[in-house]
Amino acid sequence: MNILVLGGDGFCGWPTALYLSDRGHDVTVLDNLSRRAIDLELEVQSLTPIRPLGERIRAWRSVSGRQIGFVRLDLATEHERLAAVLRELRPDAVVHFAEQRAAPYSMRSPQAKRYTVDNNVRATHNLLSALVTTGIDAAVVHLGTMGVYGYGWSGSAPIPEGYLTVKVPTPDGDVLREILHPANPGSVYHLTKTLDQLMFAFYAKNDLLRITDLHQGIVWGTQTTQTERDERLINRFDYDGDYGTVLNRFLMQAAIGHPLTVHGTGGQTRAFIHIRDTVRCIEIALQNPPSGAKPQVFNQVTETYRVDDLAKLVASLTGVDVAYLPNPRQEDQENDLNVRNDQFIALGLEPTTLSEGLMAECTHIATRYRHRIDPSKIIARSVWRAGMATSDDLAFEPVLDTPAEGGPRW
Ligand code: NAD
Ligand code: USQ
Repeated sequence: MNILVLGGDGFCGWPTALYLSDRGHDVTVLDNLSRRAIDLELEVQSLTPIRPLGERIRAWRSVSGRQIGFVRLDLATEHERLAAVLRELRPDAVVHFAEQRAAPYSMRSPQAKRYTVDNNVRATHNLLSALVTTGIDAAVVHLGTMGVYGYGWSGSAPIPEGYLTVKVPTPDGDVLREILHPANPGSVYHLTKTLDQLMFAFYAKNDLLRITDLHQGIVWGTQTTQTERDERLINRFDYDGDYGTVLNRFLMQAAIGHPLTVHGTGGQTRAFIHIRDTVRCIEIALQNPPSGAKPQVFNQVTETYRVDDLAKLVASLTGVDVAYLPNPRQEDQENDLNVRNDQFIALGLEPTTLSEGLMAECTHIATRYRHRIDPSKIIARSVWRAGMATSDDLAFEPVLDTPAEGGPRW
């Protein structure tokens, strides 16, 4: 297939571009490099030394002999250029990762809230509009989030894949209707993903666009078979309070002896998926586009964990302490989470589940590059409402040296 990967310089997009290229597809990455600009704004850098995109692409060509194209374009503001790119490339499929994806960043200031809405909603709408304008019949695979369902609304009832069958009372008795699962976003970022869903429903109905929306859980890990092939291909590893996600942060914290930063009681239950399964799920979704006039929704998750259980597991393996901090987010302290993922399993996904080996691999990467960590960027300080308490930096004896090659895994 000829595949356009929007947001292909990011944490999920880069390994996906490499994986699809490795599988023989013709891949073009489209990205405006805004994520790299946000690192500069936050005065933080990926824990791993990610290379400029041009160097990444040259390195991939030298190790694989395969070419990946690159278009630098802002999806949210350059509709006409996007249409021209679609006309020129005529992709069979478009994978859409290109949004501002951090909930804490989306809540840090009024500017960041507006940027997140403007960027994400316009990017998605411009893509849909450009596909209709150009008449290119590409299958769209979009990265949505488990967070569109919210946490706790369903109690212990299983969360279906996108659609819920409800009973509607009428004067003639109850009728059954299938509706989009009620949206229950927990941040401005998650709100944009619920708005994406409505745009998909409209364009699938009105213009028969073929759209798959993947409601993905928290991605952990960093390397894939392809990114491991050369250090210049290394994937991004966010560790800071805005962009770092919980399990990768715990593994990074363990690597420098920092107490594990549990927000509140740690009773929050969340869905997880390893980056290696992310890339495989995208391939499965590309191979199975929808046929009807409504978006197809898959829950892209492999397992669920309570945050506190993850912290205790990492602490037991590494000997670091667990710190229970004021929660900067407005979220339930405790929730159940029971998610269906039957469709990916039926289509052949073999879940990579949490294992000591995989966590050790991630900690090994964090240990190797720990000299790049700025401990003052670890505590999460973006609050959901003005005046909410956040923790001060924690006292600890940082281990920030570079270990010898092949050094300690734990
Ligand atoms: P990321 O920030 O690392 O990558 C996003 C990429 O999109 C970046 O390279 C950025 O420069 C680009 N981008 C953003 N806005 C753009 C625009 N207007 N025009 C062109 N390029 C633009 O994020 P990620 O972790 O790779 O996430 C990718 C997608 O997957 C996001 O949509 C996110 O919501 C979703 N997702 C991520 C996770 C996770 O844990 N990382 C979990 C569930 C869903
Ligand atoms: N948390 C801690 N300590 C930390 C960091 C986080 O206790 O140091 C807690 C948070 O308070 C939250 C949970 O861990 O309860 C998850 O936080 P997270 O930052 O790992 O994940 P989240 O904000 O939900 O966002 C991430 C991605 C986002 C994606 C989402 C999938 O950044 O792009 O959409 O995961 S999901 O969570 O399934 O909605």
